[in-house]
Amino acid sequence: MRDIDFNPWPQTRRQTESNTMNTLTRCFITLSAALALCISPALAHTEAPHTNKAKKAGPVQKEQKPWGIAGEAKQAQRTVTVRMVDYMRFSPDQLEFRQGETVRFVIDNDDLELHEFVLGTQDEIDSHAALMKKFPNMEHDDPWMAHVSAGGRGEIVWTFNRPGEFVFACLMPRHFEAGMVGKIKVVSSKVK
Ligand SMILES: [Cu+2]
Repeated sequence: MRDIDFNPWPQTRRQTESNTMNTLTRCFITLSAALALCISPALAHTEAPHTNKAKKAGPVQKEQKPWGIAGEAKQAQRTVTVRMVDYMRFSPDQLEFRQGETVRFVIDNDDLELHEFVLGTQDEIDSHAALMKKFPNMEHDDPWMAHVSAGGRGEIVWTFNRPGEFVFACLMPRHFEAGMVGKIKVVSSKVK
């Protein structure tokens, strides 16, 4: 005779408690999953400025930056071609504009890997590069930057309505450290 078949109280008090616990745990897990589903779109939303979504949503929002503002191609007074060349360099890497000038940048990637062309102040570029180093997979896309794949061509139109010294750089980790940076000088319209 086997003991296991002879238990007159199959459901002990301890088992009942543990069943209750299991049910509670299951409810909690379901609730957590439901909450996670609710929360994740909110989290994704905070990353929106770094994705392409903003661009697809409608006309590009023009935001005044210390280094200028997005321009319209039809207003461009000048077209400047900047090449991304071997090894981690821009050519030319020194540019000068007059305050108020709208420039169409044609960015040709003559290299064998993806590069970026990002306009900004030195401070802005430095802190963004540090962030990229921390989060190498972070996506970013704004009117003052272009991502150009190997052999490809990118284009941005920018109005330099603020005078000063600015930079353009490839913020990809290693590239920035390797010195993939150029300088832009915007001469005040008040200066003859
Ligand atoms: Cu690069």
